[in-house]
Amino acid sequence: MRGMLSPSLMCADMLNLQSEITVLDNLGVDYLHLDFMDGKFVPNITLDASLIKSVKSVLKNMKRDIHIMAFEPQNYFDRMEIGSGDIVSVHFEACKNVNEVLSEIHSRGASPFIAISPDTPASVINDYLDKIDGVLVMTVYPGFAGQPIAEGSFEKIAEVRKIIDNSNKDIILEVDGHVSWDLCKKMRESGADLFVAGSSSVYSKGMKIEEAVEKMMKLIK
Ligand code: S6P
Ligand code: MG
Repeated sequence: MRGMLSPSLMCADMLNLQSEITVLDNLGVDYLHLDFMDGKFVPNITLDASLIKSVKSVLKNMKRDIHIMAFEPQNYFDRMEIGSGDIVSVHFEACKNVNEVLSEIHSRGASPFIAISPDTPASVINDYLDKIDGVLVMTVYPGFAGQPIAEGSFEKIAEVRKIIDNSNKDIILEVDGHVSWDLCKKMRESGADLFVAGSSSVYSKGMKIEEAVEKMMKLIK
């Protein structure tokens, strides 16, 4: 699978969101990463569910890559208008019944991904391989941009890659957190397919987004 990019909207200029999104859409970026937090599962709040819904109306080519860092994420699906074409990542650590939540995403025509935090072992995904279209490996602790990479992240990516390959299923391996200029290649070599890019790459200060996206696409191809 070719490497794909998903810039994180929480790192963009909040006062110019529509133009920031349009630039990415016109550059042929695959996904737009949309972080939702409830202030409980993680100690922060970012993009609102109604904003995540509204983003739908301005996307032409990009698809929504919705990352829900909230307990019982199914409570927000209606408000976000989850549907066909969306990736929806829910945290293993945040659902009472992971299977039910994944089925609900599937029934809405979206792609269910299971997200695992740095302290969660890769092996938990084994129980869900029949139900998921992707695994989101968090390479920082969920909640904030601008953090250092979590210890053991490359080993975790390689372990998830192995589980996916052994399953013979079409499952995307996404990485989120400190996907930097320096580390993205090693993440790719470790087995990642889809890269969330934030403050440590495409939204680094002093670089035009057009240049940054081109540079990133080359590094992860
Ligand atoms: C963190 C969130 C991420 C961040 C991304 C920022 O909770 O899920 O999607 O937006 O990690 O990128 P960076 O390069 O600042 O770590
Ligand atoms: Mg995220």
